[in-house]
Amino acid sequence: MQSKSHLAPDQIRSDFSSALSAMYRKEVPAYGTLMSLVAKVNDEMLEADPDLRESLAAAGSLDRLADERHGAIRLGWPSELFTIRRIFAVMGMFPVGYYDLSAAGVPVHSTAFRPTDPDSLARNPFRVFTSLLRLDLHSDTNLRDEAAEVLAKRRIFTDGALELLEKAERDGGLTHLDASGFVKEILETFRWQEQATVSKDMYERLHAAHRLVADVVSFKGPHINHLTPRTLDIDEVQRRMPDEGISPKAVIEGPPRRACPILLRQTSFKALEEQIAFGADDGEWKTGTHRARFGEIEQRGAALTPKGRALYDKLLAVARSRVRPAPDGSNATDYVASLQDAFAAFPDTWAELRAEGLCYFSYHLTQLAVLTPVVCTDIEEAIDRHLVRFEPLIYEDFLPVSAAGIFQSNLGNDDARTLDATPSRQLFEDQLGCAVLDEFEHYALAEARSIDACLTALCQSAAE
Ligand code: OOG
Ligand code: NI
Repeated sequence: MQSKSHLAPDQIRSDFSSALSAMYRKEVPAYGTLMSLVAKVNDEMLEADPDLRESLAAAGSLDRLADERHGAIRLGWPSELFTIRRIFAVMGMFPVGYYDLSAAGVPVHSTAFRPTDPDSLARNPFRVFTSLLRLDLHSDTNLRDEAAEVLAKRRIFTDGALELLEKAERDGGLTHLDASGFVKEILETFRWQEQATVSKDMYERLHAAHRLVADVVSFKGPHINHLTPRTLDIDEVQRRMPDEGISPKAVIEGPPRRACPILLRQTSFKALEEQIAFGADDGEWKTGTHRARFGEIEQRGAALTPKGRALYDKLLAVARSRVRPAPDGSNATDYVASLQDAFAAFPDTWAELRAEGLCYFSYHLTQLAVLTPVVCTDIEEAIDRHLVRFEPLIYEDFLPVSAAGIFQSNLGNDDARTLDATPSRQLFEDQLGCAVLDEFEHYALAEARSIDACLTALCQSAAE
């Protein structure tokens, strides 16, 4: 039980995400440029659309518009995953979803640590997309053994972080003072390292196996590889990135632009080439470069039901089978057209999306219901009688095809490998130390609760 003297996990998460943001802006100036562009476009949107401003203000999200929505790390060893799960729990973040990226040629599997409770999400939705490298997907057993030896030896958490973690678990929380120490210590795990832990020769061999293997194995820790603020107009930011001297990835991932936004649209600027010092067996450092860090933006829409998601997956596959987006952007216009064309089959009014059971919604009493006591025990009837209104539940998770697109464009464009899809959820959960939460269950429950709350209120108001 959390005691009064403890800082709320939501607050620790907020402190952590702002400390991470400050560190990242300092380390990656292009990210600061992206943040400024996002803020500029958001301001323009709000200026042009007072209704949007009002609805964001009513939802209490105007002040936090500029806060980061997510970041990502790539871990190398099962015990790292186990410990990071415990660390994120102190910040009120829990693993939701299992993402198998092997199907898309990226040798990792992943989950997203995020707040799950609607109030916590509203306070600060920061998530960390967390991947674990799968050395088992590589055929070169010598290199695999060498990489495993390096990973098994490294310690990515400071002693201070581990002490405070144990204290938090023992006491059920952290005091203000300890929480601020905890955030500081945890930041060390996410920090960039200019010195690799491997020789240049080994780095090159790892790199030849897969850029991602080099990124995970060659460093002391899992540097944060991107942070992602929310944009109110992703197409506009994508269009204007080059004006600010940053180079966007070829296409926006996810669904096309629509009247009723669904799921998640994301884009990023390409990872920067950064100077690295590699250790050498003869004690002499060698310089080289590595690409890992970038900046991303996201725009979220409605959460889809399994039926809606199946339709999304189908239409996305159709669009991509007609035009596969080329990493150099040469067919970006054709790809966007193909996406628009395929998604013409996805209903685009909230009423249709609801009638066909494609999206999840939350239901609320209208002013009319509050002012006029009436009996109504059926949610559809309540909607018809304007007693209840509905709005889409926002998607809080990630999309494997999009995630793979983000990985690929930032690992280097020539590295689109094919791997066999080998989901390994059970192993991942064993290593994590718990089962991942089911995203669909989470939305279905939120929807059911809001319906119950409306119907209960409608019965009560009549009884009064
Ligand atoms: C993670 C890529 C996935 C997203 O937004 O889909 C991701 C990575 O590159 O490590 O962050
Ligand atoms: Ni991301």
